[in-house]
Amino acid sequence: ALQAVFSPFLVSSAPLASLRSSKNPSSNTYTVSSIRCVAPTTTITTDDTAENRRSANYIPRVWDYDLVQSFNSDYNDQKFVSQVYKVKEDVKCLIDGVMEVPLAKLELIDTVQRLGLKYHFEKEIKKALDSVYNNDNNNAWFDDSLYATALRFRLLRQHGYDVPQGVFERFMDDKDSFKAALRGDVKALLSLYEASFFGFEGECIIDEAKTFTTTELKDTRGHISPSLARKVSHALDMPLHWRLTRLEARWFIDTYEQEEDMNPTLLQLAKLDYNIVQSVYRWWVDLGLDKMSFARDRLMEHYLWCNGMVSEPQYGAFRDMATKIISLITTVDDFYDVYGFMEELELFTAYVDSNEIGYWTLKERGFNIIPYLSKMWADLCKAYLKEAGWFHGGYKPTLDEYLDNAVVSISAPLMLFCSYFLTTNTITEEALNYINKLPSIMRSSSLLLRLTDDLGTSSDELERGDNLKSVECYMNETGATEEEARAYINGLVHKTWKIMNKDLLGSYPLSEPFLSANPNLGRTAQCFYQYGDGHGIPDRSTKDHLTALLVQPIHFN
Ligand code: 0FV
Ligand code: MN
Ligand code: MN
Ligand code: MN
Ligand code: MN
Repeated sequence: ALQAVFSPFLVSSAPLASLRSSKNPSSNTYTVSSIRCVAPTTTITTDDTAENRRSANYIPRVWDYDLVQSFNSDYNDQKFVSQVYKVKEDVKCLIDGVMEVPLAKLELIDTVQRLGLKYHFEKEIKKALDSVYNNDNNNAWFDDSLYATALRFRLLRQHGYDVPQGVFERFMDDKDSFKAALRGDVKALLSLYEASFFGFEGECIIDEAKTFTTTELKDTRGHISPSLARKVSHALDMPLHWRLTRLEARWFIDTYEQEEDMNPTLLQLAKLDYNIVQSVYRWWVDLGLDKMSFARDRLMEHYLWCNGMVSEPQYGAFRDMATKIISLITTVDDFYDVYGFMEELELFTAYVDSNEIGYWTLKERGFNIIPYLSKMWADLCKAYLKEAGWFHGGYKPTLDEYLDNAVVSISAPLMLFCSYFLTTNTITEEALNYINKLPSIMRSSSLLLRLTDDLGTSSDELERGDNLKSVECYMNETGATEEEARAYINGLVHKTWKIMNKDLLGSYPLSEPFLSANPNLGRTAQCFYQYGDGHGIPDRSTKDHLTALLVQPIHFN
């Protein structure tokens, strides 16, 4: 079966079953012989039998692929694209225009972004923020309300401007806590709360802002208007900085429509654009992906991971091909975690490592990616094998030892690598060598995926028999209770985001959409695992997300 799975990646069509090993009893290692010089009668020697092969028992797929195939959209019509074009010009003027109150411009930018329209107005937003940052009277920092200061801080930090945490000092009293008088101002608290997720390591004021606003916002629910209450609980559920653009757009379009001072032009554009983008996402269904329904059959969910990483309409090639790769990754992961016997895993790893893998054409790009791709797969399989070795040997790594390997075994480096070469026209060795070193931005991304995956999946994994994951490694190492360990790992998620926020300011031999795919992978993971294993058990919120993203257009009144 694995041979079939791997076939798109293989040069040689020698079946995997013809891989043979000779076991050296003294060293307990295996030597993989050349694929072609193999004695056909040799069989894998093992005590394991088919009867005691384990199964992960994941639930069957949720989606009927025939039904998925039948979705179609009215919005892939050119007339809608032309409509967007026209309205877009109006909105550009709005963003470019002079506004009496500078705050109004910041609010406009925030609204445009939350409606999912940022990608249409990158230039205009940059220009507007440049002027806020450079030309604005610096006194603005001292005159503005907390609400405005926090909004400005958040937008500038999001776009890579250097804004110190000190802008919040004047809202604090001598004891380094926020002034008690701010407690009743829910709008300001909410603004500061969202800003506080843009902190760096060591920023005590931002940490305090997060703690203060989280506590206060949890308290104020009930005393405020229903519309503000709805926003507060949405924010407490997941901060804006951690949310996926497209899913947030869906939610925010509904919310924005209810606002008294909403701009109908903007709303119209957002709805139209949402539906058009949705129709673009449906192209993937035509590409034969529906046939790739092997083990842990999660085609739609695999697509959602890729969509979360790179959602701009023009990168369909990444979404199509990377969906196949994730299907492969989860199959191989299940093989290492549960189905495979140790000896098979050794053989398989050696096979993947032997550089026979490849033949994936990127001819259009004129670049031979195979050695890089092959190495990524080999590193992944080696990381899987290490975990399987720990599991079968009953070894309990420390949290650090586990995480060093686990950032690779979660497959994020491979997926991020794909988000580079499948979206870039001119592939450079400099970029590839850089990616190969797993720079901090990729490590942070991988860690976010690993930690949130462990929080969401490790209880089930341990029950079915798998290596210890972060929560358990920490419990084992420190004697903490499960609850304490979970709180600790959750703290690591917050800490990793601070590192990511810094990483995003760096300069790289790489550009968009690769750079954004890093935080986006973390966001996608948080979306999948917030309420448990949304990937293994995808019939709840994951299904709702896919429905919003792919199936249901937004209605016009
Ligand atoms: C992880 O499964 C899994 F399926 C993922 C991460 C989906 C694929 C997503 C990407 C490749 C981005 P599981 O929890 O079984 O992974 P571990 O490593 O814990 O066995
Ligand atoms: Mn697994
Ligand atoms: Mn695994
Ligand atoms: Mn495992
Ligand atoms: Mn897991």
